[in-house]
Amino acid sequence: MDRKRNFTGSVWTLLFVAVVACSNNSHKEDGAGGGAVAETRVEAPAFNADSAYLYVSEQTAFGPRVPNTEAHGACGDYIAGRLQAFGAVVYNQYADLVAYDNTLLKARNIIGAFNPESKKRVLLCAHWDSRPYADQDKDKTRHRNPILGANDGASGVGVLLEVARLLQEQAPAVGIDIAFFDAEDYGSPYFYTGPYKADTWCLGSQYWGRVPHVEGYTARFGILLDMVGGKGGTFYQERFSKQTAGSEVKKIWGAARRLGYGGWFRQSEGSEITDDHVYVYRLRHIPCVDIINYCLDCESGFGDFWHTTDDNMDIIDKATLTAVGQTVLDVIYNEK
Ligand code: AHN
Ligand code: ZN
Repeated sequence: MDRKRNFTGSVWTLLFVAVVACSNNSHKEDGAGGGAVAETRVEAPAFNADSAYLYVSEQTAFGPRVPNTEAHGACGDYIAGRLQAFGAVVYNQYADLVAYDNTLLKARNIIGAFNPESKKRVLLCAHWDSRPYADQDKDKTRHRNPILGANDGASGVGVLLEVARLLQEQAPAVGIDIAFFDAEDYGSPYFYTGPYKADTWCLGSQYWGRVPHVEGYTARFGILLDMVGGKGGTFYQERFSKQTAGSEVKKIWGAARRLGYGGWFRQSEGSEITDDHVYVYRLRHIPCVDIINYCLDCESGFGDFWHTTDDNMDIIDKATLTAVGQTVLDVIYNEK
């Protein structure tokens, strides 16, 4: 540990404990957050979008990160390496998981623990694999090709790697665990005609939910990032999150609005989505909020790039990465 950096870090923290009077009287939105109560808030470190963008592009440079491929293995090493470089205690969970068609997936969940001694913990998570099928592509001949998953996969990881980098520079009051789940996106495609199987999405988080990286692991709450880097992205309050982690949804959307990201974080409900947060809640009983791109007026619900060959670096927007990253930072640096 670098003593000088720790010292400067502490001074920084002290300097930046700012009293922010809630000045949301001017906002005319539908009013979550309510009255203007003065509140002491810690100013979180500044999210660096260039850095996050670089982490997204470094993942896509490996190619599609589909389990059982070389690119997948190499990208897993890259992610674990970044976490380690940022000072996390890194856990690699290797597991053979059974896919919808009984393919055995050599899966790897990668977890980085910051301040592991603390009993006060917050879980941040994202999936790091990419889908083996572009089964929503407008060109049918591409439906069995893997996707690059710049938004669907790499964006959540990129944002959280940038959070990890900042955690090393300035520690918040709580311990943070960053979990990168594998095999989220290997769910049964429409063209599969074999016998039905339940729960074919989110295989990595299902495994972790049953066998956490630390025995009996728990956290106050979790935040899942999924497709958080797309141009024109919008984040509605996903219904399962609202029902099982309502106060955290309020906290996150309130923080986003205060920071000026209300255009991304919409104060209305989105439909229920099967995603890693469902298993985090069901299997570990940790309330977990899914911040996921959702689109009211597009066919798929998840945007026009979703599960297509267009999900590449061209659609990644630094402003969206910042809206999500800075909001997450604000929330975790304000946990006492
Ligand atoms: C389903 O399509 C069942 N869930 C969406 C979860 C997902 C897929 N997130 C990214 N890719
Ligand atoms: Zn997907």
